Amino acid sequence: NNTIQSVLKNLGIQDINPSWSTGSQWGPIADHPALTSFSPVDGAKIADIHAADTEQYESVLKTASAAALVWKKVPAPKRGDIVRQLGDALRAKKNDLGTLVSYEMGKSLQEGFGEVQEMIDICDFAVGQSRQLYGLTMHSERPQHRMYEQWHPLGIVGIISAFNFPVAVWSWNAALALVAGNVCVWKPSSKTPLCAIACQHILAEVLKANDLPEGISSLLIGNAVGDQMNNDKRIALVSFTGSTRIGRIVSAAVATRFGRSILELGGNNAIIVSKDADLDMSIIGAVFGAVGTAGQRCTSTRRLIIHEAVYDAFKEKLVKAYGQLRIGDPLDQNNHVGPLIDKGAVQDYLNAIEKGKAEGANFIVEGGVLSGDTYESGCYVKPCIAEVENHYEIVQEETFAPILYLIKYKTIDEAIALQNGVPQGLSSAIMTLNLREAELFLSANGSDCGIANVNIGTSGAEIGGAFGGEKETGGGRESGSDAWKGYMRRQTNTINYSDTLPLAQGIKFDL
Ligand code: UN1
Repeated sequence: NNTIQSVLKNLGIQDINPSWSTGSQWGPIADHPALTSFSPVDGAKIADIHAADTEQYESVLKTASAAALVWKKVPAPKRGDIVRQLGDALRAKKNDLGTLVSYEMGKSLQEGFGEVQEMIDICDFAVGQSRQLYGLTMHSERPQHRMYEQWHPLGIVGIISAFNFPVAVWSWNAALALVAGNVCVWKPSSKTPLCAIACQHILAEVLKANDLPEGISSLLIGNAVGDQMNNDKRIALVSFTGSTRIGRIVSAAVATRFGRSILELGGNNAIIVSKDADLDMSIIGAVFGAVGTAGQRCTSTRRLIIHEAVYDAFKEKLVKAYGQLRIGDPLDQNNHVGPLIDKGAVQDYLNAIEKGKAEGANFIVEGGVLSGDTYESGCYVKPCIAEVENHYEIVQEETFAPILYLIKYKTIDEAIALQNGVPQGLSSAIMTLNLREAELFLSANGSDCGIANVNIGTSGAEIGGAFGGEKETGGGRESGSDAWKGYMRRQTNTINYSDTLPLAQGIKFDL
């Protein structure tokens, strides 16, 4: 594929196929590849990649540990300036990196560009944050004492990211972790290693241009790396984005050694479509939410909870909209929906449809795998819609595919109970022009999710807000707001500038 070869060349990584990197150092380019990256777009092999072995892991961690001592001495606003330069480099590479994301992961080119834009946005955010790592001051109960708190770097931050946002999720973590004074070790999804190599290369060039040492940002490829990181006391924080199943393992392993984790796990996101919704506008939110990234966002819309009075009308509009969807090569901007990540994901999609049917799901738009000319990768599937009940086992699960479930409701309280009636708690939305309903949905008696929207869909969160969710979504927050605090340790300081040493709580202790 010529396009992709020139993209790899522009990104400077056409000859790089390593298992690790500590910045400008990459290695090794061995003869016997252990992993291969295939594009779900056309099934072609993009590159052979190696999995890092224990020795390589150790050597990377050693370099990272040494770099941590240097990096935390750099003043935070100067660290911010490095992240500013990363943002500038990403602006320059937006087309190439976005295209690589689209080709290696399979999301539409527009969404590939959008993902790189999220990286640029978080860099901008982190630059500002680097001058705002604020601690509070407190009034001491003792005379001539001062109390305050400050925020210090943690040391090494481990980032484990998923295939569906192969570049943005790393940047949410790395941009904040870096301005906070940490060094980063990144284990990307083994399904999208080239995207990770490209990002690492872009950041490495910035670090090198600023004469910074190896190890401020490292990359380790291969599935075994995740377990090593979870159990490694040198890694103060593991930020994991991925499935609830793996998140449970990460969380337990990291907690056992009293490490910190930030978990951003599965979602089962619903939109409530009220009888007072603007139905035409709601269609855009619902359809993009369900079929965008071929249903492989953790924020994808999986359930529509529709008021009985507008149920038939909305269903009709949905079916019509699905009829207009163009499925195919995501690099062709005429298409709306690209492939799933691999054949394993296609099988999960088929299993979910079968399980749904066995439980009583009524498919009003049928699914299926596309075959023939432009679909030779075998990863293209039809977005489908089924009428279901919320309690079906399959409806309670997150299937990373474009399967949309419709559920009917009568009262707003019932709709909120249905929305909350799943194990996950990431994103949620209500479509309504009714102020009472909207405010109820956002209140403590409303959505139990980390994200709750009014008159927009469940996906497409901006980086300025804290991103993450409750229950089996794991409770972690990445990205904006005060998520930076998750990447630092808080220290409370009390300073006595009097000439006596009074004890707190009025305790008398005379010698
Ligand atoms: C994810 O799917 O892991 O809110 C992240 C969104 C994107 C990020 C999704 N900004 O849909």
